[in-house]
Amino acid sequence: MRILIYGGSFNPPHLGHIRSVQTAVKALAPDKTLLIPAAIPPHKRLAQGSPEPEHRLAMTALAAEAIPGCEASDMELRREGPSYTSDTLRQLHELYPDAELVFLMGTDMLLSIETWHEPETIMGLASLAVFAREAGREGEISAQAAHLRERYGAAVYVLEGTPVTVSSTEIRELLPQRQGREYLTDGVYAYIIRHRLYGARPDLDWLREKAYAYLKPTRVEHVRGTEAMARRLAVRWGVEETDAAEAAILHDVTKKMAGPDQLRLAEKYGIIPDTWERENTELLHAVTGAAFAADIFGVSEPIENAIRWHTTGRPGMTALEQIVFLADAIEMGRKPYPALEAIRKAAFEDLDAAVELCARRTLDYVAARGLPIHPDTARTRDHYLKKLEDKGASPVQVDGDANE
Ligand code: DGI
Ligand code: FE
Ligand code: FE
Repeated sequence: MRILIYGGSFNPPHLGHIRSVQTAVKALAPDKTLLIPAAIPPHKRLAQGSPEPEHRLAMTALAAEAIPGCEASDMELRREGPSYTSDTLRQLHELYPDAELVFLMGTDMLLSIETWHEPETIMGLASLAVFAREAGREGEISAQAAHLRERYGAAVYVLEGTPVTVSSTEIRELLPQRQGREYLTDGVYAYIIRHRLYGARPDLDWLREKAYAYLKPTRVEHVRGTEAMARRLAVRWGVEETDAAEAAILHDVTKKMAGPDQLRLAEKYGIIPDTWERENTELLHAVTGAAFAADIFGVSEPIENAIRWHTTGRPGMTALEQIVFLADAIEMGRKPYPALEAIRKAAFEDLDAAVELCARRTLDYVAARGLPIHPDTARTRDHYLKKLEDKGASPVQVDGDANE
């Protein structure tokens, strides 16, 4: 039996790691492959603001899914003190006394192995595997392999193939800029986004793909339209455009769910629906959508709030909240309604006036259908009417009125 072992910080585990292991698996055909995240790497301190070891272990387990016969091991994370490879190999040797342990390493590790803790133990318990052409250092690698064989009786496999060189450091820098996804498996990326590790913000192409999967196909065009309008309004009003896009992409993410499912989801998130929401579960999708977006897509609080208040609005909304509230109502695919053009125009002239008009027209619409008016809609309208008065502006007049 042969066991391939690959250790590292896995902060985060990326395609470079996975490709290296895949190449080694192909060459060495191990019966089992272990990815072992290190607790405290003896050679380098973990980067500042790094996720908890549990997160690194979970990400490593997700990365391992990309490789048949591969699993993540928590043995180093469970051990006290620094993660010495010699200790790990001793432990594995006890567990699998008849197995050949093969320790896969990068060039730098091979070249420095004599400075490690107990190098004789490492080379006594395990064979080493290294890539022949990593970083164009073929000469150094083959010389070191020969030296280790002679001096320590080491078994060294020199593997063909050039590993993908991406660094976790670079990926950590890309993630807050909505980039870096191409260096990670989808499972690892989704995990990072969900838990907001490394200050990551979702890549919007990825987010659209994921979010649209929750929608009825007929709603996708509305969500696209809402995003486009939210972006235009964000540019107009000096709000971070991608924040507006992110909120818009997710604003109706739970809309498809019927009443009973809405109520179940609300309960799951500890949301207690009010009287109006219980009666008209249509209203709940804003509340459950916000909680769902925070849970699954790790949205920040400002974005969560923009989703939360997109249906009724609320007094004192942030510009981002106003933008999503309006974009939803005036996106270019909306079926025409009497005040639509007036709200569209106002949205680019005075956000408060547009919100007041939009809330006013919702009140009319809801009343005309005999539905109960949610107090938040009424409060929104009142608040913005007062705000307009206070700044000496008058509410937008619509021909006839805002009724259908
Ligand atoms: O989700 P969308 O259809 O894109 O738009 P939305 O989130 O604004 O939801 C519109 C629905 O919400 C529509 O069916 C009317 C309902 N609604 C909005 N404000 C109120 C309301 N329903 C009641 N009962 N009371 C309200 O104040
Ligand atoms: Fe909605
Ligand atoms: Fe909507």
